[in-house]
Amino acid sequence: MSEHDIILIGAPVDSGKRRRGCLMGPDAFRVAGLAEALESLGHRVKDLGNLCPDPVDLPEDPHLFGLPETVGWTAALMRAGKEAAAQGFPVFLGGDHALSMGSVAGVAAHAAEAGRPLFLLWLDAHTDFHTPLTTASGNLHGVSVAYLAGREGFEAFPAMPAPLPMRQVCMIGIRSVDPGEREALRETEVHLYDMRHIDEHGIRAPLAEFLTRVEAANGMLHVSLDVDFLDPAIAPAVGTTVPGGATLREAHLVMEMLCDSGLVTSLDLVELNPFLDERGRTAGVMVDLAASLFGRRIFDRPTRSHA
Ligand code: B3U
Ligand code: MN
Ligand code: MN
Repeated sequence: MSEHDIILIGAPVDSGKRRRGCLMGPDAFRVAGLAEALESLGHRVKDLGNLCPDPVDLPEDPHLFGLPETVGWTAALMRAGKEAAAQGFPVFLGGDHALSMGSVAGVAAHAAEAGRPLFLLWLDAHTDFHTPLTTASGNLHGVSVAYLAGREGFEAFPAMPAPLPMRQVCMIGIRSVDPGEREALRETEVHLYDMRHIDEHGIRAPLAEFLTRVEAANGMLHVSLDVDFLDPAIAPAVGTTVPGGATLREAHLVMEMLCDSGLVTSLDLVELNPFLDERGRTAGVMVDLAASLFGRRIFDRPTRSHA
């Protein structure tokens, strides 16, 4: 496991849905000891503190919640993400999942300049593949992947600098998809593994297949971890709990395989709502998962190929 220059970027985005609380996420990760855990694994950690959204001169949209603020966050995070990706390993502390429009777009701009394809691993109960035109809830945390893929309807947003081909996107943990998202996803080459797939085949096989493709393409890999990827029994601090999520053991295996692969170059930790937590339990689980991704092990053992 190589040592990284980890750059923590607080992104207290709370405009992506109506239920408030994710703005406390970055500080909950700090209080739960994220920086200390990563330093104890031999990494250098720099915490940039919390970002602010760019001021934007845009009217509210009656159909969309928090549009101007979310656009401002996208612009600010895109800049910060691009800069951080050139300097080290950015870890974005959410904040709701609308933040990934900016974080992944920034990292994608860096990857494009470096001449490498960017792959995206979306660990989530949801596909977040609505557009501002198809969302029924008007919640913009449900449109991030569509923005990153360059779908239509995002005229109010900064242009996505390097739209991601959907064949470079892998979604695992999916169990809540709206009809509009399902139809749109069918037209793409996304690699999508829902909970039935995981029940039938385990979580190792689809991830190993994806990592093999990333490696073959000399790709960079961004991991976006939504708290609701996890089962609400182990991670209750999220506004959109969906029963039947990943177990603690499945989630740690994913993180350990990602670590062994050496392929991950940036990470989002999103949707933690500390207001809904039970004595910091969910924040602690997320910190433990990040530690597994950065090399924490039960026993040190020789690195095995992910294939
Ligand atoms: N697809 C629904 C629900 C949802 C998406 N992402 C979250 N919830 N967290 C929507 O509102 O777009
Ligand atoms: Mn999400
Ligand atoms: Mn989700």
